[in-house]
Amino acid sequence: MANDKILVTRSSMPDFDEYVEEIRDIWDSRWLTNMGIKHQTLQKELCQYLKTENTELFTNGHMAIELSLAAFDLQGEVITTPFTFVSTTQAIVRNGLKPVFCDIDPVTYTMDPTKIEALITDKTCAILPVHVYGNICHVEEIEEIAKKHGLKVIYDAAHTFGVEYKGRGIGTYGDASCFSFHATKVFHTIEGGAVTYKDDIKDTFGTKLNYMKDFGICDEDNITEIGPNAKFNEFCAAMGLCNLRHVDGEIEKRRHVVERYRENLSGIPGITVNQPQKDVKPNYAYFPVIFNEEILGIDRNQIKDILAGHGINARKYFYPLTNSVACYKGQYDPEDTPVALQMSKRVLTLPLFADLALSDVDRICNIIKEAVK
Ligand code: T4K
Repeated sequence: MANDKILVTRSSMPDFDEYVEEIRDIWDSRWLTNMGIKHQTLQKELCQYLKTENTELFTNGHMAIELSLAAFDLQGEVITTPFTFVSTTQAIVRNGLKPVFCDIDPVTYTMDPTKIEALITDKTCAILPVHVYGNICHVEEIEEIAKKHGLKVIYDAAHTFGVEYKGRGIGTYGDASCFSFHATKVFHTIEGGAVTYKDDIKDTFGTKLNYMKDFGICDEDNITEIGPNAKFNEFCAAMGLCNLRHVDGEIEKRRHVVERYRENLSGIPGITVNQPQKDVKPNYAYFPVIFNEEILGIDRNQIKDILAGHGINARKYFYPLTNSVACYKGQYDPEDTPVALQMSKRVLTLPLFADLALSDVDRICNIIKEAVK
C-alpha cells in the first residue's frame, strides 16, 4: 500500500459473501424498507451492544438529531458547541431553535462545563453537546447543570459508537443520544443513524419520534405529527448486521493504529496528540493532532499540504467552526469561543481506519517529524 493514496478513513467492509447471504431473504420477501425484519433485528442487537433501553433507527445521523429536537417540542435557545461537523448546528437551526455557542475545553475538545451556566437565559430549553472524535463530554457536570435549570440534554454521539463510561453505554447519558452510522464511522450501515433513550420516555418521546420519521403517520387513519421521511432501509440494516459481527475486531485494529501514532508523535514540543480518558472504553474513532505554529514555526495548513504532497489526505475536522460558516454569516462571533477557534486553526485529523498498515502510520509520522524539524 506504500505508494497508494491514503485517505483520512476507509469504510470497513464485511466479506462480500456474508453481505450477499444477509440480503438473500430481503430478495425473497421483497420487503425492502419501512421497519422490516432486518431493521427490527438490528434494533434489538444494537440495544444489547450499546447497552441502551431503546434504540430507534434513522436514515442518517443528521435526521436522528433533527427529529430528536423536534420530538422534545423544544422552543428557544439551545446551548451547543461550534467545534463539530456542521450537521449539529444545522439540526438546531432547521428546528427553528437558536444555537448559543459554548466554548470547549482544550483537552477533550468537548463543551467546557464551566462555561455553560453563564449562557443560560430564560429562553434556554436544552443543551446539545458533542462527544467529538469519540472523546466523551463531561457528562456528570452537564447532567448536574441540566437538572438544576430544568434543561433537556441531547447528545450528538455521532462519533461514539460502542464507547462506554464507567461501564455504562454512552447512549444512556442525557435525555437522548444521536449516533451516526455513516460509511466513514467506526460502525456503519452505509448511511444510517440511531437515537437512544430510556424507557421512562418511551411512550411520549419514543412514540412521537417514530411517528415523525414516517411523515408523522400514527396509523392508517391518523397523521398526528408533522414529519419527513427518515426511515432506515433493509439493505442498510443488513450491512449493519454484518458489520456488528466484526466491529469489536475493527476497534481492536484501530487501537493498534492509535497506539502507534501516540508512540511516534508523543513528546514532540508543539505537537499535542489526543489522550485516553479515565473510566472510558474508547472506540478510536478519530485521531486529532494539534500543531502549535508558534512553537513549530510551521502551521497546520502547511503540514496538511506536505502530507498531501505524499498522497496522504489528513483532514481539518473541524474547521471552520460552525459559528463562522458562510450560511450563518454575521450571526455569531467565533471570537466568543476562543479555545474552539484556536483548536480549529491548529487541528489535523490523521488517517485512521482498521486496516491502515502500521508501516504507513510510521511513514505518516516520519513525514510530520521531518516537516517540523
Ligand atoms: N454529527 C457529527 C459530529 C458528525 O461528525 C456527523 C457526520 C453528523 C452529526 C451527521 O451524521 P450523518 O448524517 O452523516 O450520518 C464525513 C461524513 O459524510 C459525515 O458523516 C461525518 N460526520 C463527517 C465528519 O465526515 P466528509 O464530507 O468529510 O466525507 P468524505 O466524503 O470527504 O469522506 C471522508 C473519507 O472517508 C474519504 O476521503 C474516504 C472515506 N470514505 C468516504 C465515503 C463516502 C469511504 O471510505 N467510503 C465512503 O463511502 O463528511
